[in-house]
Amino acid sequence: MKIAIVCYPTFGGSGVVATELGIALANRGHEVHFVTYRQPVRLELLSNNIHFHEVHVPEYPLFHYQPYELALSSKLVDTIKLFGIELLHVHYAIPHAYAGYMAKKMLEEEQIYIPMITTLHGTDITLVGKHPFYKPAVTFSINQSDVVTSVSENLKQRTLEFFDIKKDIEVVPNFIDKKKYSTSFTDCQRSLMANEDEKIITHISNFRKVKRIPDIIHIFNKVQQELPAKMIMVGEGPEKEKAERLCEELGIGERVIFLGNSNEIDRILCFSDLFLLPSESESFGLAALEAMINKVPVISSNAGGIPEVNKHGVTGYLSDIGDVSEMAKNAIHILKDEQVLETFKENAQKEALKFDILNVLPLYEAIYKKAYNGRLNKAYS
Ligand code: GMT
Repeated sequence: MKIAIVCYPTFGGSGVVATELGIALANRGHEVHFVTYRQPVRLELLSNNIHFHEVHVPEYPLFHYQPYELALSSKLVDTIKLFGIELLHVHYAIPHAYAGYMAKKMLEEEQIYIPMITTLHGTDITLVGKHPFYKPAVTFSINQSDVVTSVSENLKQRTLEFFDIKKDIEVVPNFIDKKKYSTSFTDCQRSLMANEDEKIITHISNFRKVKRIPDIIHIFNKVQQELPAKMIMVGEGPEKEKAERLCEELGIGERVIFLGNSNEIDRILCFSDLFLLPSESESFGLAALEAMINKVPVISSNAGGIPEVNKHGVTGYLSDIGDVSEMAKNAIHILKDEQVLETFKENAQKEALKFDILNVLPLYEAIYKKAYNGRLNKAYS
């Protein structure tokens, strides 16, 4: 099939999921066209059946806000016509579903019928989308999609709660590719980060408020009072500077390493002993799943869809949002006993394997087939 994928190209969950999905589809013989404003970060190699089309938004002084949706929908129309694209899959509702709908309508004028799949990722619903400024447009574009999917059962329920949705929402969870982890690193170069006796705790995110970065620092502070440990903070975002200051104030600046954005996530997780994700809201928690496949147990909040990924007492522990003391206690429980740590590590990877792309890709392919076959009925109804 010829599939156009629209996503954000940046570091972060939805872009990563869309990119990995596109690569997997291409490996299965589909022709995949990414349409976005920059080459997605995890899309290192373009091949015969992976293409990238850049959306340009020319600056014009009259515009206070440059019209990205307009440029995206025009680029979609051109790309779909030029390459004979058969299906459009947009990741993150805002503004991708809206632009996709406009492209669909423009193409219909030329008797070209393109089914559109919209995948909801989280903040497009729970934070941004439900804001009154966006809500009517988001509701409309979700309802106009041919198929709507959400990355967790929890996100599906939140969507039905916040919006007047007239469509079925199919849950297709996020995934990892177990093949990528079967050749584990022989040397994680752990010694670059910590001494032999130190445990390594990691957090990876876009450092937005919703991630509760100060909770992470406070949890680590309590843990390092009980056992030798280092904290590795990976990512960039608005809360990073404040977090660096907090570490200095607590006198743990030397023990917390801020690495910035990284393309070496698996290498970092390879030498990590524990992952922290105390988020306020999280539709799925892809970062937790990526930790788990690398045998890293997770201490998290019980927000949103996290309980669908991190299993309490098995792959880590879940606590109420903000319960820093309990999270620290659970972290110490896992880290202070090698036997316990080993059991949690094994469990984490075992649970993560359930989300292998081989189990998830067929769900998307079945949805594509159904949407594609249904397109003509819709066209002439
Ligand atoms: O976590 C973020 O803030 C980034 C955001 C995104 O849209 O890229 O992540 C959302 O989508 C991910 C992929 O489906 C989910 O794993 C994250 O849980 C979700 N984030 C939130 O709901 C806060």
